[in-house]
Amino acid sequence: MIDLRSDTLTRPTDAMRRAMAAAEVGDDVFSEDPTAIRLQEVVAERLGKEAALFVSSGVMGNQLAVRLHTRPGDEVVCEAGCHIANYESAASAALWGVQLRTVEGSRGHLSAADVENAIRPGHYWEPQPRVVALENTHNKAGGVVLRHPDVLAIERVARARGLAFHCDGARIWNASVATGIPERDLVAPFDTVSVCLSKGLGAPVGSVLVGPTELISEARRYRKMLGGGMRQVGLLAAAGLHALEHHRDDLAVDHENARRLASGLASIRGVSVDPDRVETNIVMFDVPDRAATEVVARLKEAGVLVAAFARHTLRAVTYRDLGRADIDAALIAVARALAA
Ligand code: TLP
Repeated sequence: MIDLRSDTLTRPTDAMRRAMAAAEVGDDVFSEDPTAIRLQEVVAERLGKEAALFVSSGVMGNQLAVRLHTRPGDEVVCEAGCHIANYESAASAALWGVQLRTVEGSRGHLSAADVENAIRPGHYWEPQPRVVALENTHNKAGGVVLRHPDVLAIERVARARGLAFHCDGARIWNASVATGIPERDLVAPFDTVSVCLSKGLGAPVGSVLVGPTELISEARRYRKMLGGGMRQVGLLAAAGLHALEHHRDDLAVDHENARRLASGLASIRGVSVDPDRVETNIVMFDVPDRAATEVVARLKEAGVLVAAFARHTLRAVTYRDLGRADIDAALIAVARALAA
């Protein structure tokens, strides 16, 4: 089976498992796990922020940020296709009493004017806008890298209106590798950033929330409330440290493989995709004449797993466990399956 459903499918390498086994550990609820502390320092430093907190998942990182920047009755301004609005089980509403003001972007991109128009004046009868949240890379838009000048212009709007600025940087590493812009520069405009170690970087578990020391201390408390205070978590933090040191630069290979996949898919009848739009490791492709769910089932029989993302849209994601030969084999299987 060639599994293209997500880059979350990466498995820890032998070297990573050795690093995990050798990790020095302590009780992280007492802030005494040296490996977790080290990971937090490394990520804070790499992202140019004061402090960092290891969390169980990208969802937890984002939701802690939503909590930090809002109170019940407040509003988050975000792009309509973003993860916070679509794939977090309505956590912002369910946990924090917060409403999302979703703004339709163009392939994941929002302009400063889009954001400005979406920020309400703040009359007491309105939801109170408190934070603008962007996603880089933008998953549902197909691994799109946000344009940095747009981000800076949106920051100006948010600041002028007194709003906080959060980045869902689950795949910020991919954005950095694709653009050559260091991660710390990409996230400099944001107050808080949530990054994932468990996607293309290949750690089995874990994300990190970064931001100002005061906010991160508060986040530690909310993490505890959610049951996210973990004990000898250095075992997992060691995997993250190993991934950052040894896997980050390899993301360029995933991006090449994604382009190769998209170019191959573009030549298959019944598939519509523009390979020039593939910027990182995510390929969104359309099957205009078929239901995406039917294609998922058909490809599964042919030995290829992809995910349905809309009625006629599928997602395939490349990651470090898949080589060029797997991509070529997947393309042959897809072509056969769709011809049948
Ligand atoms: N995304 C998953 C699915 O939930 C869609 C995937 O397979 O891509 N932000 C972004 C931009 C994400 O893509 C994801 C995971 C998360 C946050 C959440 O991360 P986890 O799964 O660690 O909670």
